[in-house]
Amino acid sequence: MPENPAPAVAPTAVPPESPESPRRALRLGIAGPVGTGKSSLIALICRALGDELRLGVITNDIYTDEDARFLRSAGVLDPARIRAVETGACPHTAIRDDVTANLLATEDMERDFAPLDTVLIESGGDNLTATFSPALVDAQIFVLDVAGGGDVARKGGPGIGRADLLVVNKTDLAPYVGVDVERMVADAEEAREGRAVLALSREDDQSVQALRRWVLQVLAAHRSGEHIPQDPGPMAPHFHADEEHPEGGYVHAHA
Ligand SMILES: Nc1nc2c(ncn2[C@@H]2O[C@H](COP(=O)(O)OP(=O)(O)OP(=O)(O)O)[C@@H](O)[C@H]2O)c(=O)[nH]1
Ligand SMILES: [Mg+2]
Repeated sequence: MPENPAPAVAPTAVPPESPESPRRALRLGIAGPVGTGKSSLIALICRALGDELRLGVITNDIYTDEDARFLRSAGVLDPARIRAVETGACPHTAIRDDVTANLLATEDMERDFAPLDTVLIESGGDNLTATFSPALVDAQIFVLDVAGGGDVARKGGPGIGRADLLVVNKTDLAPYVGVDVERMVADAEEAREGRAVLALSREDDQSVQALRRWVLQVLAAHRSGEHIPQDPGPMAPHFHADEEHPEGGYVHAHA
């Protein structure tokens, strides 16, 4: 059984703070392959909860601040509360191996806008093996989309298997890409042994409300001390073929 099973009734309102509540904001990571909708999901959370929660956003891109600019232009949050970290390296390095740049950006944000309720940290788009270190985030969402194929949920990996929430995004596109969403969600639930799975589309308000409730539920558990940050596990050794290694890439691990 997962360490943090979903409660029978999810909260619908912002959980109260108590004298025992951690003074620090909930740090929530969002990871997943390129283009699955991580920035869009952050925009949905900001839109759904921005009036009730004091939010901050940190984006990660390799060479640009594109995602931060997208979110600022979406008008979902005070632009000053959206900051970019340019990782300059493969995204998982900055969310798992050396989280210094992200940790500093998060702490600066928390200090500059104190008190914050939740800081959302978007990883640069990466492959199925990338997960956040629990040294950086308290909880993490892994985002897949139907356009990546209905079989992806079965392929597993630490994020799919053990992130706090797995999102199957863009369900509105399922008819156009020949994906059976129910089947994909059932595969994901099986791979995750009871951990939460959410079929999401920005076109489907019920699914957005379910995302909103999930965030409130994790915040409530963080504040009550019931939430235990989980490490989905290190990446397997893997191969990079990139411009900096023209001789043919290199293999490394993140154990
Ligand atoms: N149809 C549909 N498109 C979506 C949905 N969510 C996001 N998209 C589109 O998917 C594309 C990628 O979305 P992003 O939010 O930029 O994805 P991302 O994961 O942040 O991308 P990277 O940061 O580049 O890895 C954009 O064209 C979005 O408009 C959705 O629910 N339905
Ligand atoms: Mg993005």
